[in-house]
Amino acid sequence: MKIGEITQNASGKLHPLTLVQAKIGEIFTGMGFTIADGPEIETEFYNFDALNIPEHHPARDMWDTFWLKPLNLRKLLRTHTSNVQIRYMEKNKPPIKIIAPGKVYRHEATDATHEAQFYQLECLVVGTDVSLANLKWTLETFFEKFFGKKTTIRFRPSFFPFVEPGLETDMSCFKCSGMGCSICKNTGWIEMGGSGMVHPKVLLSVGIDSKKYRGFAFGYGIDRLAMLKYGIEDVRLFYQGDLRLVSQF
Ligand code: 2U9
Repeated sequence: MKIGEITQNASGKLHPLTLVQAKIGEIFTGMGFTIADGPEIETEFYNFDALNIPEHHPARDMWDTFWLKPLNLRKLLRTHTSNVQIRYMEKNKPPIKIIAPGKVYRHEATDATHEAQFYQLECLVVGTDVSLANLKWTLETFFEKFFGKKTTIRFRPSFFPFVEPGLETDMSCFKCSGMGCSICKNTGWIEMGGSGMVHPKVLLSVGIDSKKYRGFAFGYGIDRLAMLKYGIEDVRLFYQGDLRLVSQF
């Protein structure tokens, strides 16, 4: 890069992941949500046990975890931001409407769509009259504001230990409106992430009466949202510190 180019950019630019997180924050606070946060170094209890993922349960294999030394302290780098919702529910009574955006870690090989560290957006709503219809509306409203286009949501059955039922959520393609294009690989649908109704055992683990209260939750990748919005094809570009990427935003 020539000196002239450096001075041209001297005012600095915000990283695309920062821009996307700011937009997400603006959309959800506008819908009455609180933004919550919590530690990235976490105990086994908040990352796994409280989320209905007990030790020795095969579901733990869903997450390749970075365990910290000494191993007997059972500390880890959080594999999702769900620890934030558990900590929030310990301190706050329903009704609860929060998002938990933040960095998470997975001990796995990297490629164009996987990174060992990435950003997650999780959402939790708990109240007396909360249903899947509320989840669907929340997602459709979020996507409309985020991608600037009206889309619909499709649910497919899935499994995550902390929700029952567990659902994969697909969004109708914001580029081609379901006609088929390169973004949706000609299917008309884009896989966005998982969601579901909070498992009664998870509510119980923080002392919330699951007969009185219900909740919905979802977990999406912020990197993936940014890749879709800006047409970026390799997640690793976000973490290379290359000004040629950042200067475009
Ligand atoms: C609490 C209760 C329920 C959050 C959820 C998912 C489904 C999910 C992953 C998809 C891709 C994250 O980016 S990803 O790796 N997440 O599929 N997350 S439901 O459910 C919760 C969270 C906290 C207390």
